Amino acid sequence: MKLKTNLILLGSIIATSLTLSSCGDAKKTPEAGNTAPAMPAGDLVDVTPTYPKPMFIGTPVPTGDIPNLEKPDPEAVKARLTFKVPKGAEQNVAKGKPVTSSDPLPIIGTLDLITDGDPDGADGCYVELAPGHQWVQIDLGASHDIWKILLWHFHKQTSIYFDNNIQISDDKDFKTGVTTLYNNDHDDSSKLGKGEQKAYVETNHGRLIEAKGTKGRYVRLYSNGNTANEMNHYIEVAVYGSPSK
Ligand SMILES: [Ca+2]
Ligand SMILES: [Ca+2]
Repeated sequence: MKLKTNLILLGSIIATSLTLSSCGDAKKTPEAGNTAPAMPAGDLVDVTPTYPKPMFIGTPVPTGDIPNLEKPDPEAVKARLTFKVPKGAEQNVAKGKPVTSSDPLPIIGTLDLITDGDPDGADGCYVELAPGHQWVQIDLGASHDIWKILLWHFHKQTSIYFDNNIQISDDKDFKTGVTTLYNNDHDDSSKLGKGEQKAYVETNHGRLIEAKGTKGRYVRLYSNGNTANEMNHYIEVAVYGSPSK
């Protein structure tokens, strides 16, 4: 029995080091994609981001009673793994851009991991922010027409993050000219307004947010803990857009 236990331990150590060594090695960026024009759609182009491997095994069954929870729809997810944007917006313009946060000194990791272009969720590749209602903010450096945002919180455990509110503005303080793209704070507990969008289970495919060409220099993402704990996590945020004319 002792030997068996040791072997299992050894196995998990090897698995862990393999996982660790993969972090940052993948230089493939999520903006890489098929840039061939979509057949009938004029000046739209396909984007196929690089998705990380799934990290949990089994059916994601969240505990507790989550209001307004989206039903799993694998076909819908499959259909959006390659998505269309206007020509010129097929690059991840968030890559390498500075990130600020309501928690400037994260508990785990550093804020630059959120825009390093690597959606790998292994240990050492994600940021853990303080508990409660927190935000991260990406400065694109100039106003952009933003079409899609692809977001990964954390998907090693089955988790649902609460009160996701994703906003765009040209004001770094988000006091004026704020457009809300996504809000699933169904009871307005975060006092940013009641949101109608669904809660959802995190997966390796991330969450694709429609931005519809909204103009702005800054992207801000709020969350308020998750089903596993009070913490807020980010692996990567990719933004697809082009500089505003
Ligand atoms: Ca990352
Ligand atoms: Ca809420």
